[in-house]
Amino acid sequence: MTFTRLLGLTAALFLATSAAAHELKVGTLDIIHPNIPQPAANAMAAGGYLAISNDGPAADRLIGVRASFAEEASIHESKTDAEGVTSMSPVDAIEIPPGDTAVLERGGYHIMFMGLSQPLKEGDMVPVTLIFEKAGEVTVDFMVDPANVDADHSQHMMPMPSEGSGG
Ligand SMILES: [Cu+2]
Repeated sequence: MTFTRLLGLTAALFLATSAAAHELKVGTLDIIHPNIPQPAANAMAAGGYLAISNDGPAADRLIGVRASFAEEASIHESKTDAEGVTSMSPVDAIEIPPGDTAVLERGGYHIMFMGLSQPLKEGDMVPVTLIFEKAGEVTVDFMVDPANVDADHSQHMMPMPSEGSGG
């Protein structure tokens, strides 16, 4: 059993350090696989996702974002109401409690890049500066991941009526 578990751990470590899931440490924070699903070719906006885990004894907060490839970068939160309508609004900060992981993912917190000044293509690595209250500023490469057709973040800028969602 122990050996099997060890193999599992080794596999997990290998995956975590492979190119498909890069990681970076800043102070007590681990920045895990920062990524941007490839936006549509003419999209004005893109969403950024990552996980931030905190090994330290004190909470930190993500308080800002900068990116040279976008006119504006901000922290957003998506919420879906009872009717299934999703809306987004800016938030001041994302808390990263000690011993915990803050996850920025679809349908929740994310980074919003608005006014894209260059095309973002799958496989690209683009630098983004994350600003933490305690850990300070750190620039990490966000990997442009395959487009996600389920929920293209570019819809944020151009809300479209859904064309029926029958199943
Ligand atoms: Cu957004």
